[in-house]
Parts: sequence; C-alpha cells; structure tokens
Amino acid sequence: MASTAKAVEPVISAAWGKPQSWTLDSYRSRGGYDGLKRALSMEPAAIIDEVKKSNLRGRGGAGFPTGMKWSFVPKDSPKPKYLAVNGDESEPGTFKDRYILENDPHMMLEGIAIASYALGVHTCYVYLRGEFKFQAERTQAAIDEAYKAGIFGKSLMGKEGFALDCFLVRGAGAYICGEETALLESLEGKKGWPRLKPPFPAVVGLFGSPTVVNNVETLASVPPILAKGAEWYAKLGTDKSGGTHLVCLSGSVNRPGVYEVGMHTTILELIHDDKYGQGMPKGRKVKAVIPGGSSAPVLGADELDVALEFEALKMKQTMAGSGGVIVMDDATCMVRSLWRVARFYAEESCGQCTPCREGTPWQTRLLRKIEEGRAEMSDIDMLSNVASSIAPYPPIGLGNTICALGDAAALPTHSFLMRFRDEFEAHVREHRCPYGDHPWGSFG
Ligand code: L3W
Ligand code: SF4
Repeated sequence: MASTAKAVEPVISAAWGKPQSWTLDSYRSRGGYDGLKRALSMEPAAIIDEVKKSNLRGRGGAGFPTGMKWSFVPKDSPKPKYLAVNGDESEPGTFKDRYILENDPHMMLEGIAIASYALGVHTCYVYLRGEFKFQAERTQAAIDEAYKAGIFGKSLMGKEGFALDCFLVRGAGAYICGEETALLESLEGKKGWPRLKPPFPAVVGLFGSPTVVNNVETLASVPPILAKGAEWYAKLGTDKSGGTHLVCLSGSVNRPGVYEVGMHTTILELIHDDKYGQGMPKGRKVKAVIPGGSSAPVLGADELDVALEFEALKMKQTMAGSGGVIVMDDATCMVRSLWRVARFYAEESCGQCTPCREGTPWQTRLLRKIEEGRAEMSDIDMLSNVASSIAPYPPIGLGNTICALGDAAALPTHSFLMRFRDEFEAHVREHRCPYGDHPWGSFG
C-alpha cells in the first residue's frame, strides 16, 4: 500500500537515530528542559490541570488518564510522596520503552522532574526490567548528567527549597513486577507479589505513602505538553486520547519495528502503509492480530479497520494495552499460538491466587493436548471453563484474582476460542495439527 495513512508530527521519537541523541547537550539543543522551565513558573495544581487538559492517557496498558491519576494524590499528606517509573517492559509484543531509554532518556527524566514538582515528590525511583542492562547504563548516565547540571539534587533546576532525588533500580526478570503494586513490593525489597486494590498506590503506595506509578512513555510525553501547551497535544489525538503514541509492530509483516503513530491510525494502515509495516510477506494473508500486547484479545482479519486507540479498541472488546501489535498470517496455527501465550502466563503467575496459579498451567496442558491431536471435543469446553474460572468474558469489570495477570491469561483464550474455534475442533477431528509438525518439537 502506498503511503495513505495521515503522517504525524513525531513527539516522542523526533530525535531517535540522530548523533548522540541521548546526551544532555543534544536534548538541550532541541529545547529540552523548556517544559520544566515553564512548569517551575506555574502553580503545581495548574500543571496537573494542564496534563488533564492534554488528554494524556497512561501508556503502560490500562490507558488511565494521567492528570486524573496525579490528582488522586492527597495534597496534605503528612507522609512523603513518591514517584515510581514503570520501566519493567516485559509484555510479549511490547518493546517501545527501551527505545526511549536508549535514544532520548532525558525526555523521561524531564517528565519525572515536572511530575515530581506538580505532585510535591522529592524522591523518584526508575524501575527497569533486569534484562535492560544497556538501557540501564544509558539511563544512569543521563541521571548523572542531570545531577551534574543541577537539574536533580538539592534544588530542582535552580528552584530553591525543592530537592529531587532520582534512583535507578533494576528488576530481576519477573514479568509480574511490571504490575504496579508488585513493582512497589519489589522496590521495598520484598517478593514481587501484587497487592489488593483499593487502596490504590496514589493513596497508599511505596512504604505506605502516596505514590504515582507512571510508565516510561507516559512521562516522556509530559515535557512537550508543558512546552507547547495542552491544547496542541490534545489536538494531535482524538476526543478522549491526546497526542501520538508508540506502537510495536511484530510478526508477519515486511517491516516490523517501533512506530510513532496518530491515535487515528488503523491496524490495516499500520500493517500495509509504506511508512510502517509495508505489507505482508509475499503470498501471505493476514489471519489475526493481537492489538495491544499478548494480554489483549485477538482480532480476526475482518476486524482490522479500527483505530489503534483505547476507546475504538474497547468497542471491539479488546484493548490498546501497551502498544504491542502482533500480526499472524494464514500459515499460523492458532492453537499453537495460544499455547505459547498460555505458557508465558503459567510461567509468570506469582501463585498467590488459586484461579491463576492452578488455571494457567491447566490451560497450558489442555492446549498442548489439543495441539498434539490427543484431545476430545470436551477438552475445548474444558479449556473455556478453565479460562472463565480465571476471568469471565466479556472483559468488562472482570477479575476473580488479585491482579490483571489472571485476566491477561484468560482473555486470549476466550478470544481465540470465540474467533477460531473451528481450528481447535479441526485438531481434535484430525488427531493432529493441520498446520504440520511442530518446528521445534514438543514442549510444555
Ligand atoms: C486511584 C482510583 N488510582 C485506577 C490507577 C491504578 C493504575 C491505573 C490503571 O493495569 C493493565 C492491563 C493490561 N484511584 C483508581 C486509580 N487507578 N483507579 O489507574 O488501573 P487499572 O486497575 O485499570 O489497571 P492496572 O492493573 O494498573 C493493567 C496491562 O496493564 N498489562 C500489561 C502490562 C505490560 C506492560 C509492558 O510490558 N510495558 O505495561 C498487563 O496486565 O493491559 O489492562 O495505576 O492505580 N480510583
Ligand atoms: Fe499472582 Fe496471578 Fe493472582 Fe496476579 S492474578 S496476584 S499473578 S496469582
């Protein structure tokens, strides 16, 4: 497809690929820290209002309005307040935050500084997934530069009496530590077990104190909002989702990668447009797409003319999630794909809740049986029942478990069965996988 998708003005990725884009000098030469300068001339409440008006929504999965989250933090708390940055990017299909950390870490740091000033936070923790060794080094170097330049430290970019410290912490390889309350437990030095909500972290978070947990991309979006104004940012997006966002395109496309797109960009445009995926490999047709990381319900080929945006995808009973768009072609076995997804959640369940601890491996065992042609038709119903015991369908208000990992493990099963049940039945009828032998043998 030629380039028909409306081009967007890059907000987050403008400097990616430019020489030394990760340094303070480069960032400053592009107007970096101008947003903070403006923020420091404003009342904290006015900054929160500005972020509210921008319609910025969280980029970590749930799409919660950022300004609203900030406004939940009690103003007169006697306890210290904290900011925790969620850089535990581990959702299968999601790989965007690492690009921000590698290419332009000061954007996130400026976002941290603005958020901290608006919220009255004096200590911030950047929590990165353990595997992000290079990204952690780059981020630490940027933090060191910010201290040296007097941006962090005793007086926030010269603001007398307002100190801000920023510490980088690396996880140890558990997906569950990206769940916000598990992340807080991990920061406290404990096992990363999610907490029951409410209370939400904004009220009772790190060390029992009010804490805002924001994703890396969310915070990197804040400086341009302060520098250029909420109205400008809101106008880039739709009525309910301001700005642009990063999407991670993977799977069966000619040009996978991380792209900054408008909220109006559809899945079809992302796959086929010359600016983005440049179509499917020769001879292949799209069969299905997971639009928002592996937790998001799958869509069929006839459902892809939909904007990659929170509200539009919600109407299709799926979600924009953390921006991971996974494309599957007509040679893909849907049973095998779901089995892979199911194995991931079974592996990563923390084990606190019975439906998730017992249900996720049970799904895996049933899927293996179906894939290997050893199942009966009743096993497909059993699979559906097991998924319903973890989280019922449709995915509104759901939850038989403490955290969203349970939902994330059940929703793919529901959606694959709803849209591709005939493939599951074909495995049972033919006593084999119609797509041929497993290329890497049996496992599970
Ligand atoms: C104060 C209230 N705060 C909600 C806050 C809450 C949280 C945010 C969203 O995310 C998603 C899941 C997957 N007072 C509040 C309040 N909040 N009501 O708003 O909350 P919630 O509960 O809707 O979602 P959540 O459990 O925080 C879960 C996605 O995340 N996911 C994937 C994650 C993977 C990555 C990655 O690799 N980058 O992020 C996994 O579950 O889509 O919907 O901050 O405190 N009344
Ligand atoms: Fe742990 Fe799963 Fe319960 Fe989440 S849903 S707390 S991962 S057992």
